[in-house]
Amino acid sequence: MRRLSIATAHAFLLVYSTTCLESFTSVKCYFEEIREQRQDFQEIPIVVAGNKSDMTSHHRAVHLEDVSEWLYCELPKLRTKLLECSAKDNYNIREVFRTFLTLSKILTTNGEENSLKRRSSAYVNKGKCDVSQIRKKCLFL
Ligand SMILES: Nc1nc2c(ncn2[C@@H]2O[C@H](COP(=O)(O)OP(=O)(O)OP(=O)(O)O)[C@@H](O)[C@H]2O)c(=O)[nH]1
Ligand SMILES: *[C@@H]1O[C@H](CO)[C@@H](O)[C@H](O)[C@H]1NC(C)=O
Repeated sequence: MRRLSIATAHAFLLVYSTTCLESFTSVKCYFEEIREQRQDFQEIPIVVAGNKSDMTSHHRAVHLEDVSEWLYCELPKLRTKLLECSAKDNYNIREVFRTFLTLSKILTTNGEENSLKRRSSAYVNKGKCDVSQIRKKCLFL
């Protein structure tokens, strides 16, 4: 199931916890799985998200710079973005989903719909992304 999902997915959201170093190690392993299975991995939107960013003042275990070094220095040619987020503070949650649209070139970076991609407009409502529409298409592993 997992292999099939990796083989057919249009995008990946890799989530680690900012409070758990092991979870970042897992993200690197997941990425390797994707790289092994997908020849087109450089074209696939991949969002890397560090959750629970509200806890970092006391419990930070993963530094954004380390993740960013891995992502942008070791793997420079990817269609990817790194974000820290917090469900508790509702910080960057919408941004995580919106990033898929910009990485897929469905939205421009300032949130406007790309006219060349109007057939994808089911996901886009006057420049605002419809998270529930996207969620229906997701498979959580
Ligand atoms: N501080 C903090 N806690 C959170 C956040 N999101 C969820 N939690 C808490 O984390 C616990 C587990 O949340 P779930 O949504 O069930 O997630 P889970 O997959 O079990 O997550 P982990 O506990 O992180 O492994 C609950 O007690 C939530 O209240 C967040 O953004 N910040
Ligand atoms: C945070 O990320 C960890 C590591 O991927 C994951 O196990 C956990 O479910 C996530 N928790 C929340 C609340 O998103």
